[in-house]
Amino acid sequence: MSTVAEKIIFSAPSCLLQNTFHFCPGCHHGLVHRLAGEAIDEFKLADKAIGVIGVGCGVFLYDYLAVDCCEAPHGRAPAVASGLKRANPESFVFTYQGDGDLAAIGTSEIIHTANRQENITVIFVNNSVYGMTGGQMAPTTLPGQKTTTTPLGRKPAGDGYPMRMAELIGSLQGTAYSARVSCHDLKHIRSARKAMKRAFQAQVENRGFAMIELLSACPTNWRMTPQQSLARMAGEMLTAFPLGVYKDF
Ligand SMILES: Cc1ncc(C[n+]2csc(CCOP(=O)(O)OP(=O)(O)O)c2C)c(N)n1
Ligand code: SF4
Repeated sequence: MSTVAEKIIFSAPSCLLQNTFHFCPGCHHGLVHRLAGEAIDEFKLADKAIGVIGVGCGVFLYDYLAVDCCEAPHGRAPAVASGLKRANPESFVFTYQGDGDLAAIGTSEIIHTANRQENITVIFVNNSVYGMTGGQMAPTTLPGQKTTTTPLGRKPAGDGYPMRMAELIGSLQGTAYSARVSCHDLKHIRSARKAMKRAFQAQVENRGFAMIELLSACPTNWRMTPQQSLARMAGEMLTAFPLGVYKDF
């Protein structure tokens, strides 16, 4: 009879509920949920974390993470999170927002929340399109990218350039931490895990506003297979959105 002791080297975060993700195949929202769950476990925040969820495909975060959650109107998660954190300074407050939510309708909220040095953590999922509503152009859509509202491809003259939010937020005096990472392969997911923990650490140490931008895939609205989506991320997404830490404490 074998007496070899079993050692668990990989398991799901304890705050990640065992529900089947509803996301499309190849979507990165599930992975980002997991990374958030790992950071919650790492800092033992399950009993005091409050997730403020924006409007988009990440809206059902409360079905997957065993923490208190609150839904905010489209784009307003940073404002709602500011109020929750000020009223409950002992809590840990994070937002979960897509690029339509954070960089379009919520541009004002994210900039002023960072500028006020609100001690919250922002998880920003940038998939370069409005996912939930069927693939309209977002501020992060790449030049030439075809969407339902730019059927001939986004033209910077008239439609604008992709907005680089990690750089923009990193340039503000009030920001403690701003970084952009990518979810397209294992090496980059490891970096994303580190950055997620750093963004959580900022709030735990009362350093002020922290944001992590995660480049992610939306195969459904990119009209691609999951494999093609990963290749797109490794190519034109990384070129348009340079990875890096733009502000650190
Ligand atoms: C005030 C308001 N305007 C518009 C909408 C419609 N709407 C729902 S989700 C969404 C975009 C979501 O895209 P994104 O934030 O990029 O998240 P994703 O679904 O790609 O994760 C929009 C415009 C809304 N719910 N509320
Ligand atoms: S529509 Fe896009 S963002 Fe939404 S679940 Fe599907 S792949 Fe993910």
